Amino acid sequence: MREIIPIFIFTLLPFILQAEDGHSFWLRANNTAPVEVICPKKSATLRIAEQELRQGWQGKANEKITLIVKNDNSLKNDGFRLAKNRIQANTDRGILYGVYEMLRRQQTGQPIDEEVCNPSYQRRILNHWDNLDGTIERGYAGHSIFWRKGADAFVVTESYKRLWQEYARANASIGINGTVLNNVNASPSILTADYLQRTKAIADVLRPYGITTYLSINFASPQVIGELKTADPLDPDVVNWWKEKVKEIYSLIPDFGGFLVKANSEGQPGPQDFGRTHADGANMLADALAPFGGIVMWRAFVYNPSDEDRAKQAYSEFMPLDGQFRDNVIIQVKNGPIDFQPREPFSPLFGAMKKTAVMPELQITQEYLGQSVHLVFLATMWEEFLKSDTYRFGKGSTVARCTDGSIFSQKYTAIAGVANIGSDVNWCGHHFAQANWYAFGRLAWNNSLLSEQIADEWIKLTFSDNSREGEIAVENSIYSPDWQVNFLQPVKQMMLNSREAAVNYMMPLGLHHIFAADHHYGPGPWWAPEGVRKDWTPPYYHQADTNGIGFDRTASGSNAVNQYHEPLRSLFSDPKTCPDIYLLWFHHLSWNHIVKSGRTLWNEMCYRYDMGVQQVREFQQIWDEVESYVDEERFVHVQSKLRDQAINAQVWKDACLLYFQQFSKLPIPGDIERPVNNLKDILSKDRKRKNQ
Ligand code: GCW
Repeated sequence: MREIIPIFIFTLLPFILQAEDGHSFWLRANNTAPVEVICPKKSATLRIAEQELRQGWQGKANEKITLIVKNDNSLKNDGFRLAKNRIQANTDRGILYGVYEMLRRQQTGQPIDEEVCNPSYQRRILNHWDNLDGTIERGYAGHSIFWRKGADAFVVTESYKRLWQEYARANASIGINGTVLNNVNASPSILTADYLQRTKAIADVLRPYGITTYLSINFASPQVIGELKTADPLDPDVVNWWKEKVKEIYSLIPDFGGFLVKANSEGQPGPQDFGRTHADGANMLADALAPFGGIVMWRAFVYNPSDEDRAKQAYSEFMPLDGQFRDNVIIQVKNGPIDFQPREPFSPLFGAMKKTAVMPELQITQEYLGQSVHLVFLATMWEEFLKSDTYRFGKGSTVARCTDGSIFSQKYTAIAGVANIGSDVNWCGHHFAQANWYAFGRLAWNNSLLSEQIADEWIKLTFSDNSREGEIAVENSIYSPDWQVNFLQPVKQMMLNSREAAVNYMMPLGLHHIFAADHHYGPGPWWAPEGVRKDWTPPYYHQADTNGIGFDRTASGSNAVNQYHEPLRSLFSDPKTCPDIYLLWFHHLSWNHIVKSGRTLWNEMCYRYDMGVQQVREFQQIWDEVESYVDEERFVHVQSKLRDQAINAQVWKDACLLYFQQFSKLPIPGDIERPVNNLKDILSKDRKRKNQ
């Protein structure tokens, strides 16, 4: 990064921070000088590119910037070539991304040198779990911005169009180029005329920003809305029904992207209902979409209440099908083998399917990470995942390289993120949750970016004020050493530590899925009501008893380790070499087992839970200390969320330690703060909440 040029900090003028509601995402800056933009080609996308440059320009006055669309073999897909006064790309989209990159660099004080920037993945897609009645599954930031129920459900108002446009702009600014508008638990109605018309209206607004529209479909649609007797993918009437439906969609949306499918999972219909395989189902849809260039993103998130360890099931189901899928099918695999937990090892499907295209699915919405209450920056988790070495093709076969086409070629490469966006003014409910939306886009564009850099950029773009008084930087400018030392550094550190803190106070040492009931927010290691599927209850995952705790996934247990390639298989199999972070994921160990720190497992758990609480208390202090650098609106909002997070972290620690202590029968080490909640009270609150 460029050296910061010493500039006087102008402190004499009365300084008032403008209240901010977060709606502008990182696109907050107004230009500091006029700029002349020359763009010989004309299109709706290029018009946006020109306008963004004029509006956000932070360079010198009266500079000239040229935007050139021309073929260049060193550029891939949406890539662009950046130079001081010029952006060149193969496509209009590429120019738009180049413009946002230029603005980002200006606003973060990075140099604009000659550079080629190509995206890691061709398709960088948001998945909205938005239901057609306007609710959002696992959404914590208001209602759907796309769907609503009631008499006005299909009225496309100007204010909707404005909202969709702002949404499209925000996404384009971080390189996202596709969006799935509805929940994977899909209502068949999405394919009826009214919903398709609305989808068209949305697609029309998103298109100039380079955003391709996709839909989730319900596999039983031909039966439910088509009145066919079956949805069997090999039945000619069914095949034909989908062909006609796809034709209808493309007549409305000529650049439609394709379908996302959750089939035979958690009660959703699928090809197995008719004795067919996932490949039969996916290929039938793929054939219907192929003539139009559409793709199928077929989810590997499948598991059933069976004797097989849930962590193994996706691999068992999909590996035998490797090589059977059409080339416009991509298998969409969640980062971990279970379900977006605060920490999981990577899914063993990455790198294992060699003849089938695979794409990662990340979750931006914090279903299992404090939702829109806890400050948890997810880039560190995604970086850990993308850098995980699968060893499938020797050392260095990271998940990133196994999915972006570097190791083996796929016709299409893609990555998806389950969106955390809703109708809340700041889009995401928590100001810091925007950092996760931002980080997803940045990593989808460049899967080797470091979380530290992403956090650095995001803080600068979101909280600094780079306006100048002549040549003098104002307070809160990224050029102010005071701002850097007293705001940027501590806030960045807080973000970078936040995911580990959440793991500590929720489920350290490889514990997973010990949430209460089905809201996935607070602790509930005890939760196992009669009649509920065992694989939906925490005791299935933690297996605590008087002998110890943890899920034995070694050869003496479920043998899930066997789905990993050597040397990982051996590394994970032995508790001495298994990284502490995955210890109880792979092993059932005695309470007195000695871990790497030299402590007993029980004591280590106590330390970790306590450390998580202490970390959140530190975040509160950090935030209070930066008060003068943040406008009141955002300061107060985040401060109050941090208070809730601290209360919750304490409850997590107390609930888990007091519950597990019933099995370990060991004391909490003397130097650790005592629980302040009684297990009895936590349990009774939990029960009351459920009865409400
Ligand atoms: O994480 C689980 C969620 C479900 C979700 C499912 C999935 C959309 O709890 O709400 O359903 O995963 O990914 O399909």
